[in-house]
Amino acid sequence: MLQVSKLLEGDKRTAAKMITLIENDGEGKQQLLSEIYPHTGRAHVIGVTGSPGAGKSSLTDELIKRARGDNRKVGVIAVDPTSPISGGALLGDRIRMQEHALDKGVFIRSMGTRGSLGGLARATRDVVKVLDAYGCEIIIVETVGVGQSELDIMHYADTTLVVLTPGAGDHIQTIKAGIMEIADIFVINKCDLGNTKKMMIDIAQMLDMSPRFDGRWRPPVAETSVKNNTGIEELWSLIGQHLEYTQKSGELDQSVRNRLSMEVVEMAEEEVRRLLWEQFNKNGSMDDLLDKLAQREADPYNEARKLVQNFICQIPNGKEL
Ligand SMILES: Nc1nc2c(ncn2[C@@H]2O[C@H](COP(=O)(O)OP(=O)(O)OP(=O)(O)O)[C@@H](O)[C@H]2O)c(=O)[nH]1
Ligand SMILES: [Mg+2]
Repeated sequence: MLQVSKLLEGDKRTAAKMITLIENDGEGKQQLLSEIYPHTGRAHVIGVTGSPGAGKSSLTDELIKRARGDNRKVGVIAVDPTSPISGGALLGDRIRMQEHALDKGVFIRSMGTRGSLGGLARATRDVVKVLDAYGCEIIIVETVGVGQSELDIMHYADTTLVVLTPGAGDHIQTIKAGIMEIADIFVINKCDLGNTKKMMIDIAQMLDMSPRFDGRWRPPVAETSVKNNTGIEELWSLIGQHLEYTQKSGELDQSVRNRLSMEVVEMAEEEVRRLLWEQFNKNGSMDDLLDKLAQREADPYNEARKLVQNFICQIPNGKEL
């Protein structure tokens, strides 16, 4: 049996096993998460997204070093929605981040689509909670910014970095609009490879067109080169400033509340949906009903209403819920 007390003491193996349980949607997951929940809410979650190969993992590596320099415990979740691999480490990340493997203050985990039944974003959110309770003060979530699931994942970050490169073909227009909108900080990495001016202007123009930033945090741009080790300190400082800004302005509180409300409703929806299907197919009645619907002897509108009515009638005696 996995013990939450061990997790809270900082037992790495317990953390790893709990994450596996979550990924596999294993028995006792809900109970475990509800026991963990009171011990969460302390970590600063930093999302790192952006074009493939932009240097997200390299930057993550630098941020780990920076956080460790301050003696802060770090968790890293590398999420790859295109990979079926989970539980272990994705090759690229493994090679680069291996040097931290022996450091007790660093926990690195890769996640792919395998196992995460409730969706990758949901699994990531739950894993963040485990790492939070485990004592990680900083949790970095890395994912390639290409699809909707990455956007969903980034909603759970307190500070989101969007990593770009100065190279041609990487101009703002080619980057998905959704990704640009979730940025709290832009990072132009690989500054050593080219002039960043064009990219700086593009970002500034895009921000100028958006009324969203009036009187609020306007995403700054950090220019970094992991290769030449420049700009990392500035980036680290911007991350700290963003956290401070969101804390003072109340935006952090507000987004935490938004996330929590979404979480509760999402989970309730899932449960209700499951129960509705159960009700719909009670005693194998679904086929008969589908026959009637197909032959136009019944209509979906009335059937939907009946389903809801029957469903609600089940609630008072508590048998179904
Ligand atoms: N010249 C240069 N190369 C860099 C820099 N940062 C990273 N790289 C190189 O770019 C390549 C990709 O770096 P990663 O850190 O794996 O990029 P990523 O965004 O995590 O890649 P994916 O996770 O595959 O999307 C590697 O070969 C890095 O060594 C940089 O600042 N300058
Ligand atoms: Mg990577």
